[in-house]
Amino acid sequence: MCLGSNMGDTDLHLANAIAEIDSLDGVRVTKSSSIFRTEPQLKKDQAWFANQVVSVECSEYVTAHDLLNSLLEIENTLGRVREERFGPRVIDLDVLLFGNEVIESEDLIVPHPRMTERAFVLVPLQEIAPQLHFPDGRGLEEVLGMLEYKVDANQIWQ
Ligand code: PH2
Ligand code: MG
Ligand code: MG
Repeated sequence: MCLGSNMGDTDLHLANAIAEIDSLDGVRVTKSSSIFRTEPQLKKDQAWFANQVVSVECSEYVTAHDLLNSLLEIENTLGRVREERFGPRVIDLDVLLFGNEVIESEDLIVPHPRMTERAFVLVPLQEIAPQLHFPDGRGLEEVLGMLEYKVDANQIWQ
């Protein structure tokens, strides 16, 4: 999943979110990327984000929807208030992939529909899963190769 924050103590929010995710029943955080400082996308006039990608291992009884609902709860616990779409947020927790599942329900689309356009997702993801393939068979490296972005000292411009 992808974690993002651009309000208050961003790194603390990310760390708190990871601890909460790891403490969910049947969910274990297995890898976490570095924190990247990333230029805001879609809505440019806001603070830069801190973004991080983590992988989790789930028990077989945990579904993608369970995970989504747990993440929404954690967002609320950490003080997220939903205002403007794509605007500033204390914490945003997005499911990117769920094994090789393809899900298109009203409240959850997996793979995350905008992830392949976002260097702030793909660059940290590459750090923890360089060999990753999407359910459609495309490799991460191939998808990243389609984007224009710049990375320098854990900062990402796009
Ligand atoms: N999240 C958004 C919109 N724009 N830009 C960056 N750099 N990082 C984000 O996490 C982000 C964004 C909506 O979820
Ligand atoms: Mg998001
Ligand atoms: Mg979200």
